[in-house]
Amino acid sequence: MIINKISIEQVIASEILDSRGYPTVETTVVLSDGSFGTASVPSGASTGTFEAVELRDNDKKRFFGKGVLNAVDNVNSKIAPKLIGAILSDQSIVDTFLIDLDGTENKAKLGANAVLSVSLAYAYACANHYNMPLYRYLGGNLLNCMPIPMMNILNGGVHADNKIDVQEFMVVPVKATTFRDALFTGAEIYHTLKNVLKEKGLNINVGDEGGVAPQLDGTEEALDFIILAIEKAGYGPGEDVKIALDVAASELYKNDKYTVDNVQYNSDQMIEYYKNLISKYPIMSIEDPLAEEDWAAWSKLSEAVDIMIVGDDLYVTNTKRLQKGIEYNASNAILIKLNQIGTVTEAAEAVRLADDAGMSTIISHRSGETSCTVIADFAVAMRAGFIKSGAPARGERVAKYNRLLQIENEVLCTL
Ligand code: 2PG
Ligand code: MG
Repeated sequence: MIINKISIEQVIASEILDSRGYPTVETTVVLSDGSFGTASVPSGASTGTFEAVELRDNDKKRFFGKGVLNAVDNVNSKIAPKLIGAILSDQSIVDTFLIDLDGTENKAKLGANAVLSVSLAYAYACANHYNMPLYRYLGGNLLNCMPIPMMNILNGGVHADNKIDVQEFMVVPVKATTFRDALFTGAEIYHTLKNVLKEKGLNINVGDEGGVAPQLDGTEEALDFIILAIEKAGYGPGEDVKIALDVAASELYKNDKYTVDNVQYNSDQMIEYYKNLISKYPIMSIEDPLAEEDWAAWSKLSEAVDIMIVGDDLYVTNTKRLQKGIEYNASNAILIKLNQIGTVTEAAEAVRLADDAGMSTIISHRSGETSCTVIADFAVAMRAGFIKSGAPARGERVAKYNRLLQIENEVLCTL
C-alpha cells in the first residue's frame, strides 16, 4: 500500500515499564497529516538463543542492568533523524530501511526492541492515516477468521516461583464457534481451577502470565487438576476443550539430558515420555518439547505423534531457521513473536513461509508484556489459527483478548 505526499514528521521513543516492572521501549511515529501511532515492545524470560538482540543497558546500578536507555537513544538519535522527512511508503520499505540501518544479522547494533517499536508505531500511524484498524491495514479486506485462544491457566518454569518444570498449561476451547465463546469458556475453567485448588488448600496466586502457580508435585498433578476444572466447569475434556503445553525444553536441557519432575531423560526417552503423556491426557499441542538445537529429536517426535508440535525457541520467528525445520520435518506448527525477529515485515514473512509449508501458526505474547494490543490485530491480519496471550486474567493479557472481542464484533466472523 503506497501513501503519497505524506511524510514522517516525528519519531520519539521513551522508557516505560512492562508487566514485570522492568523498562521497555515505547515509540510514537507522527505523520505530516497529524496521524500518529504508538507502540511498545514486550520482553521474554525463557528466550531462545537465536532471537534478535534485545538491547539492555547492562548498567548494574540501574534496574539491575535491564534499563533500555541505549535502545531509546538509538530510536531518538540514530533512527529518527534518518526517517524524519521521508515520504511514506509501504511497511516493507520502512522495515527494510530499519534492517539495513542496523546492518547486523540479529539487530545487535540498534537493538530489536528499538527497531520493532518503530516498525510497529509506523504501522499504527499508517493505519490511522487511512482511518483503518491495524488488522485491516496489515491484512486487507478478505479477513474471515478469528484465531483460537490458547489460554495459559497454570504457570510453571521460569514464569512462576513453584517447582513445576513445564512452563505453560493451556486450555484450548476447540468446540467454540466464536472467539467470544472460546474466551469465556477459558475464563470459566480458569475460575473453576482456582476453586478446586483452593478447596485442596493450595495457593492460587498467579505467575507472570496470569495462570495460577501452585506448589504441585509435577506435570501430571497439574494436568489432573486442569482436567477436573474442565469437567467441573461443565465441559468435556478432549471434546469441548483440549490441552496445550509449552515445555520450553531448552530451559530443562543440560549436558545432553532433560530434567522433568526430577527425572533425567535423553532425547529418545523424552519422546517416549511425551507419547505416554499424550496417551493419558487430551493434549492437542506441545510447544518446544525439545531443546532448540536437538533437531534430529524434533523430527523423530514429529514422526511419532499425531498432535501439533510447535517450534518457538527452535525457530525464533526467523525464516532461515524455519526453512531448516521444514527440511527436517521438525514440526508442524510455529510460534510467531514479533520481538524475536524485530520487524512486522519479517514476522509476516515467517507466517507466509509456514503457511506455504502447510504449518499452523500461533501468534504469541511474551511473558513480560505491556498493554499494547498489536498481537491481536496481527493474528487476525495474518489469518493465524491460534493466539496465545496467557491467562484470561491480568490487564496486559486480557487487553489482547478484549481487543479480539472488538475485532470479532467488527468483522462478524466465526472461528
Ligand atoms: C514462550 C513465551 C510466551 P517468554 O515461551 O512461549 O509464553 O515465554 O516470553 O518468557 O519467552
Ligand atoms: Mg514458548
